[in-house]
Amino acid sequence: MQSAWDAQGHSAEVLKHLMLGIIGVCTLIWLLVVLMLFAALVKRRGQAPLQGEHAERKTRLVVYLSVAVTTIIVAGLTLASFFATRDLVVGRDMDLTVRIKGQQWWWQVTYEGSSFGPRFQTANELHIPVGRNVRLELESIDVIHSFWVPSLAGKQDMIPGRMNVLTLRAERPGVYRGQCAEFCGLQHSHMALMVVAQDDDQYRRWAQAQALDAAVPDDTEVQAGRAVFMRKPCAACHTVRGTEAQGSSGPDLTHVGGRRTIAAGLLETTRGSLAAWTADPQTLKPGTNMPIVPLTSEELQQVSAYMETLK
Ligand code: HEC
Ligand SMILES: [Cu+2]
Repeated sequence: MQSAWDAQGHSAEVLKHLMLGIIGVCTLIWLLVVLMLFAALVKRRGQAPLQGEHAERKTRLVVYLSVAVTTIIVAGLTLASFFATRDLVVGRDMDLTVRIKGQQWWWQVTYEGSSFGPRFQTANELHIPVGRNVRLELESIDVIHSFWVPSLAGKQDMIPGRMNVLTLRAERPGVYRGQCAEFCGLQHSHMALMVVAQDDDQYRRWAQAQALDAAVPDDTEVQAGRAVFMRKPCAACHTVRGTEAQGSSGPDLTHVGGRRTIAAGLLETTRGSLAAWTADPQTLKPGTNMPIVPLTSEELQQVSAYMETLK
């Protein structure tokens, strides 16, 4: 589920409580106002307004009281909001640092080396250990994007030439969907990101495997697919670590077959979707920065088989 109400991370919980508090207080006030309005309508029907010194004193008292109550409520909400926001940014010990670069229309994800694993790069899927503070360094290489995983934390803009920082901490294991939250061009709505929160051991195993180079294929079809990939322009835009493919204008494909989705959440990763995407990315995601690379149907089969094995 992708919803700020389904809070599964520390920041999201803080924000959810703040929202509930503000909505609760405002609902109460609204109900009171409506109630008083009705009371006034019913009571005053047909009566002349009160006059005299007594009535004036009473009116003044009501005005003073209302001003005082309003001031207290507004100050209270401001303070609540201040403390909640402060809680999101106060320095905590960070367990892991990940740099995420937004670009039209996918996410480049680079893990810094830590006690949890070595440095490596991937795309469109972020794995984090549950209960750990993860420092995200958010950047953009083209236009303004916004990193938003509603179940885990609030939004943070990704601005070219500037680094913004956001802390993520998932309280429970799960897969949380994120979405670019700042209109960034034609395929803005197809710029999703999966966050997989897993326990320490699972996370470590995943990170170790991600840091490895791509496996060397032994199957002949897969070997042929690899040759196609290296011969065609694919290798100029994509990196497959351990091979001569070292391009960087597209997502790192070293372990693409192990990701849940391709093209930033557009399609579930299967051999079929890899083939469909490679055959015609411009129909599936019009305007995307991956061109159609002409392939024979045999080459397409082979290259899809190759990508599927990149786990
Ligand atoms: C001009 C650069 C370029 C070329 C050439 C290119 N790609 Fe891409 N590729 C991209 C970009 C950019 C994306 C990200 C598109 C998006 O999600 O909007 C991408 C995405 C992909 C993805 C999805 C990866 C993911 O994790 O989401 C796969 C798979 C892929 N390309 C395979 C190939 C193959 C196979 C070839 C060769 C037949 C190829 N690409 C040629 C730039 C390129
Ligand atoms: Cu975007």
